[in-house]
Amino acid sequence: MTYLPDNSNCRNGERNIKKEIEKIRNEINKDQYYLHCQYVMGVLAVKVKIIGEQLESKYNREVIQNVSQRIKTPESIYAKMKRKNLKPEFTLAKTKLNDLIGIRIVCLFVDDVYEIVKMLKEQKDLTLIKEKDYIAKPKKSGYMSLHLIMGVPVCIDNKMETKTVEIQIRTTAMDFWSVLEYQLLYKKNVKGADKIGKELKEYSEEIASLDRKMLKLRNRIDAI
Ligand code: 0O2
Repeated sequence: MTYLPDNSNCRNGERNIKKEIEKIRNEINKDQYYLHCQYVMGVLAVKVKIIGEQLESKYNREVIQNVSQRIKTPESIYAKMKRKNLKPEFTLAKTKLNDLIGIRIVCLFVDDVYEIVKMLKEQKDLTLIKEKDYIAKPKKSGYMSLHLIMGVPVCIDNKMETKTVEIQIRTTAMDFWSVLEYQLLYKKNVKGADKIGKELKEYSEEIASLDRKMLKLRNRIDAI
């Protein structure tokens, strides 16, 4: 007789996780949630476009290189609620997670990041809820980016509501590192993660140093 390990508990666990994720997905598909998120992202996209054009005419160069947006997936909501030791329910997630709607702004130089941040904070209709400067103080992993959690007012069903959005602002070099690290290591159970993480941290320091060198070079050229 072949001995087969009893995986039934494990399979039950997986089934439960799938069920809870499906529940979140069903909740998300109700009440025009996606449409409302697109509305918020649309409002911010226009604002960021205007900021980009103002900076372009001020400095006579392209400042914002790329803007991307995403709505957090049911899988990611489930995982984050679990990580925070919260019940993985969508109604609770809406009050506890700041990044259900996310926008990422990528620019070339570090000082551009801070200028964009300043201009976003000056927008009279947006409210700053939280600021996290992982450029001044990178995360343990080496992750660098500046995060603003902002309240965006929108009119839904003739009622004003404030939607929370996470805006990530970073340089192209920081973005390169973070996208790679996300794919290779972040939230993954990788064998030898310590060693890989250490190496990635070193590359993050190299990237920070390269960003500083590029800024110095640009300032030298500007002064000619
Ligand atoms: P995903 O899949 O990108 O959505 P908080 O509630 O503010 O205390 P939170 O939201 O975990 O806690 O804040 P934090 O640490 O600022 O992380 C916010 C987001 O930044 C993450 O969202 C990632 O997108 C990104 N991030 C944070 N740390 C790292 C890192 O070490 N590497 C990479 N590549 N990205 C990171 P999510 O929900 O974790 O992930």
